[in-house]
Amino acid sequence: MGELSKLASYEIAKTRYAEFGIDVDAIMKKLANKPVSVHCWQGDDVLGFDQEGGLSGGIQTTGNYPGRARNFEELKADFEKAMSMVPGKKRINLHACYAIFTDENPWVDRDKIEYKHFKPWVDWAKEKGYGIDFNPTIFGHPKMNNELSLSSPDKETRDFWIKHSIACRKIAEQIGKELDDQVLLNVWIPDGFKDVPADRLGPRKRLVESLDKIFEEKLPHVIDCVESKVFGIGLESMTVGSNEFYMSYASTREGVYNLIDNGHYHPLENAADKIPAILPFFDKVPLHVTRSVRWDSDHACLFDDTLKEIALEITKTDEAWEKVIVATDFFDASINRVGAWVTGVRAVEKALLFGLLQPNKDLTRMQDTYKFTEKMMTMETFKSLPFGAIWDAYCVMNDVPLDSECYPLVEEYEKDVQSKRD
Ligand code: RNT
Ligand code: ZN
Repeated sequence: MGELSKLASYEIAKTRYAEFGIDVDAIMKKLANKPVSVHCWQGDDVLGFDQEGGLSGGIQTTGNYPGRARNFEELKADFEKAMSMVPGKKRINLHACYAIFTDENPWVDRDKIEYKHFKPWVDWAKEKGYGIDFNPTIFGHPKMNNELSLSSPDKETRDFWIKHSIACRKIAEQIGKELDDQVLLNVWIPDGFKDVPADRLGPRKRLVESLDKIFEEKLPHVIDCVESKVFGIGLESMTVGSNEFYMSYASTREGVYNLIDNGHYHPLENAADKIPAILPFFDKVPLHVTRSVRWDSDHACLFDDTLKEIALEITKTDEAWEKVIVATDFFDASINRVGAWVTGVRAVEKALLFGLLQPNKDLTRMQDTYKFTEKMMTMETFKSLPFGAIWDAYCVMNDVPLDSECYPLVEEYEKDVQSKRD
């Protein structure tokens, strides 16, 4: 497709949207400025650089597609390659297990990590113009005691993970200072029980106590949040950090937010509806977008109805647009990992564009004046307006390939770079 024909179809599409009072150019600018925090862990199956033992904590990466990034250089290169195919502003979301150890800065355990172990990431992010977000890594480590950490009955275990989490908050604060930015610090723990627990209250009380210690010091460059879950693999009977637990915790603690991961609810719950449900109570709503197939399987996001519904709740009002912090969280090892990133993050951008192009004010007016038939029929109309041409133009204007041009680039990178690993 030549430049001319791309823009020709854009002009027609733009006119069609303009008939409904929608300013496509302004919307494209607005979207290009909204950061999406892209998880680094799609590139290496959530393994990180600091342990040999593999993944644990009720999450799983399935598949053994060749070419996994094995170190900092490879992960950086793959991330850059993927992001060269994604429009819009990006942040990189790091986990503590991606600490970089060298001869100068040899390996230390997770309770002793410092900013210096992440400085190379920060230097690189500065160069590329990426923001950074950060996560304690409370899984995949010998100090996980029976898959319990911050809620463990064992004080030594709790203390280790409290120390780790505090170290992570300090690192995040320093990253924020370096980038003159705020860093989202998300605490997710797998703690739970495979079989019917005898005590459901004790672990919750211990988790409250641990979290209070972790968040005690106020750090101006850090936005703290906690992520709930309904169950994990091998932890089916109870999750300590459940939805009600963290909703209550975040509501009662100044400056701690509740992160919504759309894979972390019962399959028939509408995670999109949780966004407006908590917006009146918080000035920030952090989000992990993923795709669950039958369970929290963390497939790469697609431009499907679930993602569109989530994007609609982010784009309907200025309030949601400002408050929702969008991050991706998926990991598929059965396909090319760069291809997974490209597809998943592009799908998020595409869904946000689709959401911004809806006649949201008109639809709200119809609802508030009980014109439900008109609302329904207008919503249907917008499903098949020439959205594809707008998306193509958004890609062209942001200097990234069209959907149809991405696969050959992924294939070429696999041939030239990833297939030479192992
Ligand atoms: C796990 C959570 C959590 C992790 C990452 C690696 O179910 O979604 O966010 O995926 O922290
Ligand atoms: Zn998540």
